[in-house]
Amino acid sequence: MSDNSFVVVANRLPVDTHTAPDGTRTWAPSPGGLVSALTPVLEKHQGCWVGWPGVVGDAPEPFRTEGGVLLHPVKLTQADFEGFYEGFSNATLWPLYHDLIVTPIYSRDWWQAYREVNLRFANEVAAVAAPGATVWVQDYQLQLLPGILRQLRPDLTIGFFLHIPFPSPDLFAQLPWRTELVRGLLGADIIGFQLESNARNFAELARRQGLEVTGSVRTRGIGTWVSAGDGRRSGIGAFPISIAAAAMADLTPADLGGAERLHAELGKERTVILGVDRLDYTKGIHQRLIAFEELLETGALDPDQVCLVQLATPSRERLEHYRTTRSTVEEAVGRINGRFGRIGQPVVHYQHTSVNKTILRRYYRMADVMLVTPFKDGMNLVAKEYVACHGDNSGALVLSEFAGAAAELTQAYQCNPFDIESMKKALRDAVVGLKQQPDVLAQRMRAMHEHVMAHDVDLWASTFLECLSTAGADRQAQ
Ligand code: GDG
Repeated sequence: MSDNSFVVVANRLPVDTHTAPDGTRTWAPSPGGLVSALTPVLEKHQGCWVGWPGVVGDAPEPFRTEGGVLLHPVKLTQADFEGFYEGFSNATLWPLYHDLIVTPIYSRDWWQAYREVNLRFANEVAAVAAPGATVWVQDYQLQLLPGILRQLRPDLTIGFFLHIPFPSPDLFAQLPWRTELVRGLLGADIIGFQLESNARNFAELARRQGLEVTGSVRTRGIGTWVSAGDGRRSGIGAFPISIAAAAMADLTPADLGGAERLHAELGKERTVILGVDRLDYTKGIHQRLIAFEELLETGALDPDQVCLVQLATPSRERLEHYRTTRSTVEEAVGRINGRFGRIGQPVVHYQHTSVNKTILRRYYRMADVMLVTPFKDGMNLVAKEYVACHGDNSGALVLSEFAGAAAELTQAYQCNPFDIESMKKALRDAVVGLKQQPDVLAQRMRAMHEHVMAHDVDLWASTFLECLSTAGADRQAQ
């Protein structure tokens, strides 16, 4: 056993590996909601992070980051990667939990791989966690881990947080291994969800599985308890995740100058609309392009006066639905530019690479309108990041009702991404509003900015960890 009293366990370590032609391996920070959210929390606790380093085969020895976080790699083989990660996590659970935007595949081989990898993670955590340590398990790839860990190490206080939505019990019922997954989650002392509706879905599911459920769901607290069947109980609550808001909002003169230059390159007088997403079918990128195209087609937007910048981070590129999404998006970009762009003046600027955080913040700051249109999203940190970068109350946010963030960012131009007309209206209202009602827009942005600054990732982590500590102490006292 080790001396790590605080352990985070997630599918991925917060790094990407790159191998140079001479075989030297280097590490670089990797983008993604989970990483953005957890790095500041871990650095503060000088904690240990257990996860897969991102390459199949040999795992490097544990090492510390510059920020002082001990990274403890877990090895995955190619077969694990295909069955556990690409298969069960991303072609079964991801579509099921995002309300079947594509059809989930239920494969017994993938399930086997999921169980095996969860067991491996549990063994690694059991080996690095100090007696009585707090372990915080992250996300849908590791839902069996709390249950296994509880058996291996009953002394641990275990929390679980789900970053993606939790579906209605009727949808979840499709899953052939629904009972095992719920049992796995119930190994945790508390189970956190992004939204109250997600937590209620879980509570209802537990009730349908014959478990005793008491209390009613709360945000940033535990109001509901589910009997875990072994004399313990698990607390259920909503803990809406957020961003490191102060750091995001702290734009230097160089950032402001950079943002201005970016805008000038796109056209000083043009209204710049921005999308920033992992290239994922849940994010509604194609639908937003169609809405934009139709607004250009009807003349509601003038291609000389607006442009759309879409930054699309490559994601899960070996999976078929992701490849199809990419070609659909890229075909639409080409078509729209062919129809409405001019040589040297495209109307859609599209980039299929990730950019560094400094550049990303300049994009956020420069954008007049931010378009966030997922069909379903646990939270969506991009929306909060944009708002944080507009402390001067400039800009406008168009936000899908189906993003978790919509529950908090109520001053956004909200839309239904399944309804092209609704997206068109929200986008046009935002663009027109910038010119015609700047004061109203500034008020809306001010309210959202204040909310994001007051509800940052530290609040998320500290409220979750406080609830976890109370629940762990209660269990030990019983
Ligand atoms: C999951 C849930 C939930 C994107 N492109 C670049 C880049 N990013 C960063 C953004 C943001 C993060 O990636 C994306 O986070 P989201 O929340 O928008 O989406 P998911 O990746 O799907 O995250 C989601 C989240 O977990 C947290 O719980 O909100 O609902 O699906 O931080 O800034 N970062 C950099 N370059 C890029 O090109 N540096």
